Amino acid sequence: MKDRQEAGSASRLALLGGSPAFEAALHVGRPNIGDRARFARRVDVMLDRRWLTNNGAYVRELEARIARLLEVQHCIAVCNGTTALQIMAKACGLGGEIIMPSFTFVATAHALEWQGVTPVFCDIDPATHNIDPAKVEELITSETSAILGVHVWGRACDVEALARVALRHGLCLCFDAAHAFACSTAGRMVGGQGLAEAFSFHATKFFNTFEGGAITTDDDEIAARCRRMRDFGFAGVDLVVSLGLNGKMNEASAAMGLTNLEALPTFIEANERNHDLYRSGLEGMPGLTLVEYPQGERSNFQYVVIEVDERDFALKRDELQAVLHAENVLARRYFFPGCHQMPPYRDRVLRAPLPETERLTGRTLALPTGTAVTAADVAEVCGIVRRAVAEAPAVRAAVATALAGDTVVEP
Ligand code: T4K
Repeated sequence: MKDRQEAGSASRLALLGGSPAFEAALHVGRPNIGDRARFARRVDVMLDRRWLTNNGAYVRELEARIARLLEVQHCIAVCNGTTALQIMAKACGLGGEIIMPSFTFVATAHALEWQGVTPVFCDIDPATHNIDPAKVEELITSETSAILGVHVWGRACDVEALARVALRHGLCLCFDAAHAFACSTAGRMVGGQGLAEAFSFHATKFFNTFEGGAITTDDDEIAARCRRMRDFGFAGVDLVVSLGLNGKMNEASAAMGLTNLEALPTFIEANERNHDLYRSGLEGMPGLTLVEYPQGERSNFQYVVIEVDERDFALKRDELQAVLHAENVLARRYFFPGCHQMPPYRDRVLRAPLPETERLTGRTLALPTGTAVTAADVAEVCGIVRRAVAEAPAVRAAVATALAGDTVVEP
């Protein structure tokens, strides 16, 4: 961080001509990284073994340890979260239409669409940001094969309510658990919910394997299918028994995963500390709400998300983002503009309107957190938000001027 704090909080916002608070960009999604020496030792062993991929010893160890942590029978590690979603859908026999939220990262929809399954977008519950079980039922047709919930921000969907709808209509229930590693709901770990769940272990996720992901399930047959499908459909040497692809996780990724698993408590500690600091630093600002994690559950606190309600807040969400970007705080508009507004989905007629999704995509802003973000960084970011509000008229004018001219002001 630059020494703007030394100059006192009276220094000018960068958007208004001051110098940026941060010399180096403060990112959302800076990777959490465990013990480097342990990782290096594991890589040495891997190189000595000359076993780099194809169900290696590290992958098998990682799968066993994740299955134990998530209290689930099977964990099948794969090369990324998108592939995890695709293999999960194929292994569960999903086809036709799948009901899912639009308020998610576009990978959730793309993974299905890529293999000829049509995403049908359902609105969310504004209180949870997750798919609204009450709105699922009206979207079901004879083509529907499944409901795919997304545990947005790591806060689990209403699993029970979705299970009731799925049961009533004979549908599969699966989850995109990309955000929810090491989280629980109703005292049970995410990973063992529904028929199967898909995780992402991308660099930006709470738990990363550089790139990576996994499918978890308690169903023996689905697990066996996933294992075959991630390896070209092989069931043994020279024996292909199904369609498959190359979804394998490599050993270097698994070594990173094993190392990061050992550091989970420190990741959670840093995230929770930052979340608490953002709460106190942003407290009492009308129109600004911090997304909270459920009491009494396990959470990874990986996302610090604020909702900006422009009716009460002094600035629009995008004006606030412009202020932060000028300071080198690269806040992200996850998930803007919603999958249904992106190609190829935006050319399709929605089966039902998505008013809550539309509203939320205009309000959310993810702020930097994770082990790379210090308490002092959080204090500085909160100070910037407060100064932005204090100088709202000048900020609004600066953003408007920039948009009117050719100056590029993010977003
Ligand atoms: N389902 C859900 C609900 C998901 O959120 C995702 C992925 C998936 C499925 C698919 O899983 P994967 O196939 O990706 O395993 C990022 C991630 O690339 C993506 O994995 C993630 N969700 C999504 C929420 O965020 P972008 O387009 O925002 O990425 P990017 O490159 O802008 O990176 C985000 C920030 O992280 C940047 O400010 C820079 C920082 N960063 C990134 C990397 C890769 C670092 O500081 N270091 C790094 O190594 O999608």
